[in-house]
Amino acid sequence: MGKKIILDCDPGHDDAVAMMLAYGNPEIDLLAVTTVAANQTLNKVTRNARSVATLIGMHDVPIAAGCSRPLIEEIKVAADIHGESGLDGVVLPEPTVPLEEINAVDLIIDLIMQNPAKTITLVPTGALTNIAMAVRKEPQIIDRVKEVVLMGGAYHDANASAVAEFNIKFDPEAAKIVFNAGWQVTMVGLDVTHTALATPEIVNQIKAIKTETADFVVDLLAFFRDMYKKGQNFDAPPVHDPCAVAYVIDPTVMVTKKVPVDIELNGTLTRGMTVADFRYPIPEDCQTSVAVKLDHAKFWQMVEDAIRKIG
Ligand code: PIR
Ligand code: CA
Repeated sequence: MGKKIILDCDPGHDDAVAMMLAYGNPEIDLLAVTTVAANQTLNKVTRNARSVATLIGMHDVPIAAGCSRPLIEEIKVAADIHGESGLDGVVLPEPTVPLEEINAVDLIIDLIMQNPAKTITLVPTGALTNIAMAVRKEPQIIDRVKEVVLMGGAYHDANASAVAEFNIKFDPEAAKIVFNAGWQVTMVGLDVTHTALATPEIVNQIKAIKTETADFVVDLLAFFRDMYKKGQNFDAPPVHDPCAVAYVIDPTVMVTKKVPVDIELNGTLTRGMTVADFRYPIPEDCQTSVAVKLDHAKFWQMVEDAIRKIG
């Protein structure tokens, strides 16, 4: 069987593409999609996840909703970039894929405890609230998870403050718990995801696939492009979240570097910063890595292949 992952997300335009890559890639065994409030409220991102699942025919993967707010912070969604629905600019099908009754935190724990140790990779692409809650509720999961590959943070880049990335800034205490749990964490941050640009050439290649899913992605990328142009003066939108999935599929899509990373909680200007220490030598017990470079062509090839496979 393939690489088992749990995608913990907040769809979200790029989260929707991450779902497609995870479901459409034959090497990934997607055990569950779990949702967390961040880009929009929990109800909205959960509905979006179910709508995307319906669109792509993902009827065999459980979807469960998790935390509706950060551990300590007040909820501050990213409507400026993802719109009021969390997935503005596309026509979403009425969801027919059901929502599990179990909370995402419990589903994550159950899947990790029921599967053989070191077989499941956690792929969070939203705030880290659900993952932190799971660590606190059942600490045995720490040694049973293979690794955590997350989209979030950055070592030289930022989008939610001068020095912080949105997913980390949204719930810094949860990020602190996840980065210091003791499991292996690979941070796929803005340093690389800001190079995962959906250029006009890429959009044309997706358009040429000519399926319902491909058309949906084209619309989604057009909206994301306009928001990123208006809000951050990008000419092409960066499609963050599928980068983390791509790394699980094929680690050669990125260059990573093992360096200590910790979360700043107390800085008056720097709260939510992912502080990476690149000084030599790297400590023996270092459990964190950061992505430093992306193979753009290989990445988009994977995304296009997955969209084609979904049909
Ligand atoms: C992207 C996001 C939030 C805010 C902005 N401005 C852009 C979401 C994406 O879904 C991604 O997971 C991460 N947070 C990028 O910061
Ligand atoms: Ca996200």
